Amino acid sequence: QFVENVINHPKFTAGTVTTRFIDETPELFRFPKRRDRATRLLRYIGDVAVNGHPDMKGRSKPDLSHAHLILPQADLTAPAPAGTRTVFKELGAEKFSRWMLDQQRVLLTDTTMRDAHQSLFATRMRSIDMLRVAPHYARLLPGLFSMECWGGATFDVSMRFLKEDPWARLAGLRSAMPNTMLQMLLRGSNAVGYTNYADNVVRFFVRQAAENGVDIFRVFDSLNWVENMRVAIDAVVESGALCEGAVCYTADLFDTSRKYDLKYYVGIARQLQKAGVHVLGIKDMAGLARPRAIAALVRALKEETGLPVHFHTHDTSGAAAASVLAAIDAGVDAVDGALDSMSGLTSQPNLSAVVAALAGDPRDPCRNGDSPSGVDLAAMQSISHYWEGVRKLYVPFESDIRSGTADVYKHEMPGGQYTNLREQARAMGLEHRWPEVSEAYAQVNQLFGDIVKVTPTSKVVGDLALSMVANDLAPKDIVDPKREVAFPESVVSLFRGELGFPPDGFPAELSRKVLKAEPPAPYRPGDTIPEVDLEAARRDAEKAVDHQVSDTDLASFLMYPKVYREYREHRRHYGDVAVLPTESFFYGMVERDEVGIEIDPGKTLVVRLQGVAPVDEDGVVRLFFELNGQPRTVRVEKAG
Ligand code: 3PY
Ligand code: ZN
Repeated sequence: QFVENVINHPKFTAGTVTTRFIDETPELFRFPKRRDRATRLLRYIGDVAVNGHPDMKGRSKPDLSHAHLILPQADLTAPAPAGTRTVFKELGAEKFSRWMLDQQRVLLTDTTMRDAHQSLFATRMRSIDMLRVAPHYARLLPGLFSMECWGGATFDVSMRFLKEDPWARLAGLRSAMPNTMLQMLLRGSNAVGYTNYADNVVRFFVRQAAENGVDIFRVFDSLNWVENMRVAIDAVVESGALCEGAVCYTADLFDTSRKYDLKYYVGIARQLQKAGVHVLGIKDMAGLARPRAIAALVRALKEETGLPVHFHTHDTSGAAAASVLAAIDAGVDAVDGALDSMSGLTSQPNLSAVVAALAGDPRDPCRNGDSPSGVDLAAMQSISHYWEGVRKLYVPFESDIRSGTADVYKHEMPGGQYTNLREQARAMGLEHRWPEVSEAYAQVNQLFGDIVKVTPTSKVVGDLALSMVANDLAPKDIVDPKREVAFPESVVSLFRGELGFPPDGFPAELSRKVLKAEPPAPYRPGDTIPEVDLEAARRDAEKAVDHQVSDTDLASFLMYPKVYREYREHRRHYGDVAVLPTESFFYGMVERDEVGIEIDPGKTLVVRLQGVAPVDEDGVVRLFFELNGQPRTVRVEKAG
């Protein structure tokens, strides 16, 4: 395993190994306690079999008899052919952005491994389900512009709920797809969190992400405040990665009663260009960009900046493919989509359908003769077939929506938030009042002065909307100076300016009520957060987890100290549960089940659950396993 890990390490494959390699990546040089690993995993499976997975509380186990994971045909012994990353490595970021402009075909980003599952099943897709198909992507779809596979909510969820190291996912994908550009979503000064971090923490995080495999960073600010994106943009540019500065799209370009018109977006795009981004992103996180609007916006941004433009949207309304095709007609350079079985609803529109719709079009992404060659629709669909099986494993996390809804044009909720907020409403017993929650969401937006709503500002709007419905408060109660309102902490933080400011500030009167003080003059949060002493933080982390802390571990700790600690604690107890098949991870095993667990490449544990004894008088359940043919007994305390 040691040799495998080292030779597959991105630094090693990139040929940038130095004598500091051992110091910088101590995790590769720590020899695993092989003896313990199987025992810990059995303990985990036993625990889930007896007590259920904590994340499954209130959800029921799906029928998995049809969840077949069928991988596409591909010769994995052949090296991956040249792909977009090959071009990128040759040209570097600046020239690569001109290469994008030179392509007649439209370039395609597949969001299946990040935004699609974030938006469809609460970000729960586990690394193993991605890594299994990653080498097939590398061989069958080298013509993809990029794989969005990291960042956004995946970082937090992977540690918090999946008990996985997000950096191991990145390293695994990096080595499986050496020819493909890997893309992440970075929330500007909020990095992959919900709050502003110190500038040097943002810089440190970006450096780790770039060194460990991210090629493209899509950077945005949740209030479209470019001032608050500079630190992240500078760090990305400095790392040599491709920097896509995104402007978040909201409202309707042609609605004169709103402030988000062409002039607004062009103004932001110019600032992003000045800040040094290589590509402009249009981040339509809620799926509000109508075809006519996106066409006008794409033309204007390209004309005004001369930069390549990359369009991202969500299919919440059901009409997003029309917008993607309109953007392509208007000359957009790259578009996002998800593969068939992972597309639609709050996810991205169907990338394969977009490709099929472009047959014979001058911008057809399947064109031969391009280098790297165009995408292959049949390959996209065979990979989609695999994802169809994967999605069935996560059914309990899907929200029960079956159709698009034009309602999104009213509430303007981001696709990634929609299912989460519905879930929060359900947990608060407000599921049946969902139409009121979505109406309150739109009302809160107006109360806040019509802001951009995307993580983390969207969460603040959602928090107040839920609180209004739970407490039967109308907008007039919220603003009424005589009516006492207990504002959620996130609302107080927003009005304090801790996420930055919209260009025209927050409404003064509500601000006074929330803060019980005069509103602050606009300031950049990063200017008020002291630099973090990284080495002291590393020592704190090491003390907290009683384990050596590498640079990537430190980055995790800096983002989410408590979540990281709990993840390490889980790992100490159960080992690396990322190796478990998803079925065993969430649903445990029942008697006579047998699973293969590949703990190292080529080393598989065959686990069979032979029997389970009834709970004894001490509240303990004994499970009788067979591990590679040898009997093993595991004792699990039955919870409450
Ligand atoms: C995220 O920040 O996670 C998003 O997907 C925003 O749209
Ligand atoms: Zn999105």
